[in-house]
This record gives sequence, structure tokens and C-alpha cells, in this order.
Amino acid sequence: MKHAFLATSAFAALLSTYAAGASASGSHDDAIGKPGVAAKATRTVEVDMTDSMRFTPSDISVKKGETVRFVVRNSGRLKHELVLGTAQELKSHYAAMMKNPEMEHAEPNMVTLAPGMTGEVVWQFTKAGRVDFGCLQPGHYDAGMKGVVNVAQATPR
Ligand SMILES: [Cu+2]
Repeated sequence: MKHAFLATSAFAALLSTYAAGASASGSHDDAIGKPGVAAKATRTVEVDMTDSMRFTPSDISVKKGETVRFVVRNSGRLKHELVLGTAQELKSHYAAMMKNPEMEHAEPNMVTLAPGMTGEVVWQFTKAGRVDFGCLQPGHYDAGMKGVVNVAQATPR
């Protein structure tokens, strides 16, 4: 009996952790925008990632409402990634990556690339303001592998 109870509560804890994660990612979609549809992309931005721990460009300007197709290339010899988020989200996600370097993660707001590979992130920026991005591979974010997307208010007609 006791065992059954423990198993059940562990399962419940797991479920609530999962639910918390799901709602957190729901709110981040609101904060930084949402996954975009490639066919509706109004702009393509090529971003290069290197072992000097830099994104090129690292400062990107878009307009509110725009869907951007990021074509991301890893020119380095290390694994790199581009993850969009608020600065707060990137920091906490990075802390988790530091604890679990082998953690695999894949979501619409990111692309993780082996050396020499190219991938895409299609994202719609629905709020004016600032959206951060970074490489959360251990050591990279701290070394300055980060950038910013400035989302301008759409020009009124
Ligand atoms: Cu990196």
C-alpha cells in the first residue's frame, strides 16, 4: 500500500512539473512572439555562429507583426545553437544546461546545430520591444554568445 502511494505521488509530482513547464513555455510565447509559418515570412535573416562565441549579426531589427525566417549557420567546430527568449528565460535555461550539459532540447524558438550545419527558426514577433537570443551550450552564453532582436512598433498608416 505504502509503495503504491509513493509511486502515485511521485507521478503526480512529475505531472505537475510537466504542467508548470508547459504553462511557462506558453507564457514565453506571449512575451517574445510565437512560432511562425515559413510561407508567411516577410524577411530572411542569415545568422552565422562561430567558435569565437559570437553571432553575426548580433543586433537585428524587425517590425512588430513580422514573421522572420532565421537561416542559422554553424561555422564553428563546436556545437552551437540559437535560442530566442526573454533575458530571464535564457538565463534560467542556461543554468539548467550548465547542470546538464548533455540535455537535449528542441522547441520552435530554437535551433541546435552540429558543426558545419545550417538550420532555421521561423518566428513571428508580436510585441514591440526587445527579444534576446543566445547560445545556451555550456560556457558559450557566459562568453558573450548572445544577441538582441529589436522589435519596432509598426509604422501607423
Ligand atoms: Cu555556442
